[in-house]
Parts: sequence; structure tokens; C-alpha cells
Amino acid sequence: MSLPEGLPTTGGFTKTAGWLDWYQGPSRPVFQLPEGAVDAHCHVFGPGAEFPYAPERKYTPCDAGKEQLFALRDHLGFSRNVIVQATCHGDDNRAMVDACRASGGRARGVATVRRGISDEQLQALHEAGVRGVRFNFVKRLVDFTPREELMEIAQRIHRLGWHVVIYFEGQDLPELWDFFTALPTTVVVDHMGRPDVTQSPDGPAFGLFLRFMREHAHVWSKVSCPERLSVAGPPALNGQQQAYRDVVPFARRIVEEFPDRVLWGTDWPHPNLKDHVPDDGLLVDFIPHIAPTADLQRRLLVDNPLRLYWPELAG
Ligand code: 0GY
Repeated sequence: MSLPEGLPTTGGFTKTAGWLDWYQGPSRPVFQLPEGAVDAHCHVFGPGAEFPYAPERKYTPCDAGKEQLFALRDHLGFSRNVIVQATCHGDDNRAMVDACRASGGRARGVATVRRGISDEQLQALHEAGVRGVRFNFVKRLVDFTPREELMEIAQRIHRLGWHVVIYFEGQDLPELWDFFTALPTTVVVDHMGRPDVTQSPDGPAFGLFLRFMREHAHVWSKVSCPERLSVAGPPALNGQQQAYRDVVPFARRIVEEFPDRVLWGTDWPHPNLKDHVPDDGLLVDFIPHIAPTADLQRRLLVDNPLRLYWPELAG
């Protein structure tokens, strides 16, 4: 593939110990993505020399810039990206905004903002292609932000037609439920709320997540990150043909019950993975296992992300 040569660097920063760089030379997927498919969850990191990592970050990644992201997009067969602000950049959205601007309209962004942001700054983010903010509740990634600050931000960005992306651990859903359901915008859950896939998809924990979606029509889910949730792992580790097979029943259940409220993304360049990094081509080949028909695939990969991020193009 045409990824720029050479291993990732850190732009003068010291990478977190044990951090794995993204997968070199990803395979070309066997599954052919539908025309206009969107990778709706990916990141850019730096490069650190140009866009320094935030002082309050909990990890220091390898550099993973927009050129590499766009090369991967083309290699896998995607048309568009949604670039989600990663915690290692804090609320400095410049790397993500720079990538959106450089994409020629083929990338939209999800930002991290604090309550001090001005209306003019929000408008500038909108013009660059930002359509959402991310609220992160994963304690290993961020410090606590008071709920009233987040609600105030949600009310302001609601006026721009944006939505809120939430990232949390499955066991924290009961405590966060009332806050999430009170949000005035569409709410998109990262990685299915991180279910424990060693439990049954018919068990109480995942049952609660399904109820969360069933009872709240403004809640969507990304059926992403099997590599992060899987215990079985990829074929090289589990000795089986099917990658991340233990995640399939969870993701497929969500896709089949809520076909108009699901998104999919690679999560490239896969922050914080220390056991293995996934082959992004294999991740694409995971899609037909969780969205088994052409109709479900088109909704997951084209119709739904267009409605949320490029409504002007949606049918
Ligand atoms: C992900 C997951 C992770 C990290 C971040 O912004 C981030 O740092 O999102 C994680 O470590 O689980 O979605 O990229």
C-alpha cells in the first residue's frame, strides 16, 4: 500500500512504555465496502513536532498524521473519515482540525471543548468540519469534569446541530444513565459501551445497554473496536479463522435491532494497545459478521454516518 515509508516517530516526545505502533502493511480487505463508506471513528496523533501533545495527557502516542490516515482510507476502500479528538491532545483540536481542512471535505471531526470556549471558536470549528463533541468518562484516560460543565457545553453545541459522543466503561452505565438520557442532542456511544464479552450477550449487563438504546431513541452506538473488547483475539493469537469472534454476538445484536443508529470505525491508529495491534484490513473483514446483509452494511457504513456528519449528502 502507499503508506509513507518508515516507522512512526513521536516528534521529540517519549512514547509511553509498551505502546505498540499501528500495524505496518495492513492487508487489503476481502470484504468490499459499499460505495461511499465512512470510517466513523479514527484519530490523528500530532505529528508531535507540529501539534504538541497536551501536558495533561495520560499517554504519549506515536505520531500518526493525516497523510497516513488518508493513505489508509484509500487502501481499505473508504470514502470518508470521522476524526475523533484523542485525549492525548486534550482540548487542543489543531491536529484534528488541520486534518479535516486538508481532507477536501472528506473528513469531519469530533472535538473536545471546555466551557471557556467562545461562540466564535465554536463557529470556527464548525466551519472546519466539526459536528460533535466527545465527553470521556474513562478514568485511565481523563480527569473528572463536572456534569454541569458538560451539560452547559451540550446545550451550546446543540444550537449548532452537533451531537455528543460518549466514552465510558460498561460498569459505569448505571451511574451515568440519568446524565446521558438528559442530554439534549443525539448521543453516540463509543465501542458499544465497552461490554465485558466474557459475559453472555443475554446477561444483565449487556441487557442494560440494550435497554438504554431501546428506551432512548436519541442514543446511537459505534459497533467498533472488537480488538479492544475481545478476549479470543485475532487469528494469529486464537488459532481460529474468525478474528475477534467473541465480540460478534454483541455487535450483531445491536446492528440488527438498531440498524439506523449504528456507526462503524477502525479506531486507527489504535491508542493504548499493548498486546497486539489489529490489521486494519482484518477489521474491515469483520464487518460482514456483524452486519450480514447488504442493506445492513449500507446503513451502517454509508446512510447513518452521512445523516450525522454530512446531512447535506444524505438521501
Ligand atoms: C479509542 C480508545 C481509547 C483512547 C482514546 O482519546 C483517546 O485517548 O479514545 C482507549 O484507550 O480505549 O476509542 O481510541
